[in-house]
Amino acid sequence: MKMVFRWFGEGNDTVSLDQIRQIPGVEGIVWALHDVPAGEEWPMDKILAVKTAADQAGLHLDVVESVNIHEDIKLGLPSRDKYISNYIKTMEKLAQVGVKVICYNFMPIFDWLRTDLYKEMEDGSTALFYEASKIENIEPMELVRKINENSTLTMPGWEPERLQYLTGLFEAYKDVTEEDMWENARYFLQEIIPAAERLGIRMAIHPDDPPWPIFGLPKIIINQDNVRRYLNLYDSPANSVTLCSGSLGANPDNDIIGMIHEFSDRIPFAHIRNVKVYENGDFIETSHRSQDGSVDIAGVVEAYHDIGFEGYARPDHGRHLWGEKCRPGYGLYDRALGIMYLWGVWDSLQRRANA
Ligand code: CS2
Ligand code: MN
Repeated sequence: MKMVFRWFGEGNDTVSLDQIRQIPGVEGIVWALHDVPAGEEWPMDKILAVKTAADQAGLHLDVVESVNIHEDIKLGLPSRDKYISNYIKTMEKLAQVGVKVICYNFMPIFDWLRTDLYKEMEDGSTALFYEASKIENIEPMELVRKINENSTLTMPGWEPERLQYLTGLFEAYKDVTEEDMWENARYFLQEIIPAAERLGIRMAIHPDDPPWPIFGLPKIIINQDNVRRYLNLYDSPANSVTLCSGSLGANPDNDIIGMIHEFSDRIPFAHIRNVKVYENGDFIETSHRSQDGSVDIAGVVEAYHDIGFEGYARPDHGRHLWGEKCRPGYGLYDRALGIMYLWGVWDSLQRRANA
């Protein structure tokens, strides 16, 4: 298991590379050019600037998360070919600086979604929280109206001035079915996987978060059957999955450990975090410890150990502790604690195996 840590870039993260390199066992950053809009080619000078910074800190940049996919690709519009060609040009540049894994997602419009970014927990820390009743059964236009009213709904990336685009996007997805999404994904994979094979890059799809349809938008990467179907759309080691125990774990029916075993040779990148799921479908992101959430993280690490996992792993989101001011879910303290839990479990398994 190669431990890595997400870093949002110079001036875009409260956590510094100097801090990251002091977390035991962390060897690289998980990075992206967050200011380049989806669909545009990443400029080489900006890629090289991240490489220089990482080199100076003694960290590698093998894993990129994410090269985002333009909505026209997910919608299957004729303009997708231009965006796919830009995507491949970005992949080529990333290969030049040694990138081995590119994580991405195939979610319509939104990345992960929560209703409260700073939900207070019993111990006074705060965490990302999803209140099902606030999100489910809401019509897209009702949602836009609610955000405009400045309600408590929190949509990262959807500031009021961008809402006009949101309306148009919902309109564009109105008649797009799940089967259309599968077909559009197949088209995308058919174009990019041969390029990935040629470049020695593994493309690793991130599951949808939450793993069920919201606002009437189709979702496909939500459970074991669908991950299998996605991997079979193009049968190649370059078509792989970022197995996120937190995203998939929000649905208690998902057997994460079973997935690690089934997809063992198709997981170059693991996101490991815990989530506590309530009976009414709400969920909150907890510490990594098995006892604190609904996902048996010690069991997850054991499963990775069992399959002889040699891929990259990162703690995913963390709580906000000790008054830390940081990007929601991406503070230093809880993710560093999470890493020590992961190593603790891993090392004890390793010692037993070597005994
Ligand atoms: C999230 C996502 O769960 C997660 O890892 O932080 O933002 C994730 O990075 C993207 O969905 C991957 O494309
Ligand atoms: Mn994740």
